Amino acid sequence: MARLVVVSNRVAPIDDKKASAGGLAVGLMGAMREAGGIWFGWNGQVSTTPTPLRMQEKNGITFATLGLNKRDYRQYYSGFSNATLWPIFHYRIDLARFDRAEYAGYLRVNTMLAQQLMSFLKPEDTVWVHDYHLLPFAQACRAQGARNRMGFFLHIPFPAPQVAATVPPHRELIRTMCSYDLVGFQTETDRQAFLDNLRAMPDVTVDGAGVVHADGHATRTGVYPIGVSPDLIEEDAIEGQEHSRLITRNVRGGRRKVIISVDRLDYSKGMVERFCSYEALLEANPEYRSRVQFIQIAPPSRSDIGSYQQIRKQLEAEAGRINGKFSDLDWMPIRYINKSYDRPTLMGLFRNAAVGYVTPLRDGMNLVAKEYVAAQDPETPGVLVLSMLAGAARELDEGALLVNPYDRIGMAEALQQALDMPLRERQERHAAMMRVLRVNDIDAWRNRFMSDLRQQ
Ligand code: GDG
Repeated sequence: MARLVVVSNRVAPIDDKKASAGGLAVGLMGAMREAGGIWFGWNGQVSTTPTPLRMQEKNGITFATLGLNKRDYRQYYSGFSNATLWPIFHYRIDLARFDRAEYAGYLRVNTMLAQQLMSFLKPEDTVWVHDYHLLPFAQACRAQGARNRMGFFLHIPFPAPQVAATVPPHRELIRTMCSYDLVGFQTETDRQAFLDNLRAMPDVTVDGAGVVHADGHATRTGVYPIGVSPDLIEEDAIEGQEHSRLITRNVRGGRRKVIISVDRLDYSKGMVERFCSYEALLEANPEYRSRVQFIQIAPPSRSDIGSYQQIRKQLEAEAGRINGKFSDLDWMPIRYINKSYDRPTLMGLFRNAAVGYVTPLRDGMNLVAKEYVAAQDPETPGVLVLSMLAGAARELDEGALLVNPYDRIGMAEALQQALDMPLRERQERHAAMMRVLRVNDIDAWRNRFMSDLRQQ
């Protein structure tokens, strides 16, 4: 079989134990192991001197990694990828900046990465590229002679034309994606937004099947909602349950119902709005005070970008304000925590929580929502309260309580409904969601994408 080369901005550290490896890394590694694969990308290190490509084999996968220099990191990663594309693709025009030098750096790094790939790519290899850091990667490879089959999967939302248009080179950039043979999205809405952008371009046609024709090349498009591994999550959750009980015993006070949220510290995750909705719950229903415990775990990310420093300050202020308002000597309403936990502990915390509170303002999918559901004990499951603006809402609408993350009172009402929901209803809702998670797990996701990519 042809080799599979996976390309992503960041390659997971090869020594990662199961304890900290996320579901996505595990899922992708499964695909690479099956196909004698290679995982190519940045090793996460920033250096002053160029680091050469390093190939290391481990458990049947070759990790091909390199470092970035400071300028590349600043322009390509912190700059155009995370201070332009990330906010725009999450509809936060107010937080985005555009800087020509950063865009040039983004293109330059894509070209550099393509050159590195070409040094070991074989003509029959299939290439699967991931995420917004690498939109023009296929075009850069084609310019260097690659004729390989190349697919792309976007993990985050795709913006509607009016929103995309706020990135000055949006046409040129989106047009580069026509060098892929297959482009995949989390939801149909994202796929349609992509096609709408292309329909507006004079030299591109989109046919009835959503195939894009440009420069004599056809790019197919598809929807591949990413999933999780329910069995692995259940294993972790059972393993971590005792430990998680132990470390929260003071917080739970033996009787408090836990509402749990876990997010990278990112403005797209809607944490400020979430804190305020919890405040509204405590305000309107004094009987819940000291009977519920909200735990927000938020490991910092991208902390060298201004908008991330700002959201962090804002969250600290809100948590402090709400805690000051309602705390008692033996109860603090919000436990706001900026550290990360190993996977079994995290899944154990999910299992012990009465409510999974997942309310991003916009999210490609949101794996935490799916992990929370998969971590529950089916006999006594908790309730998922989920933002209608997360990709996951498309699949979990039968079982989750869907909320609008901009509607503080509506969210407080949903929390109340979740906290008071009878066992029978919780079981039914949980079972409905588990059916979807099992059918559409991480293996199904990658197999569907790979089989579409390999199709003639
Ligand atoms: C992007 C898209 C899409 C979080 N804290 C800890 C920890 N995590 C893990 C979670 C989950 C992952 O990180 C976060 O995934 P999400 O899907 O929630 O969000 P993004 O990071 O924004 O991911 C998103 C995803 O790509 C996949 O396509 O769903 O929409 O934005 O797995 O559990 N893991 C550990 N400790 C923590 O403290 N071990």
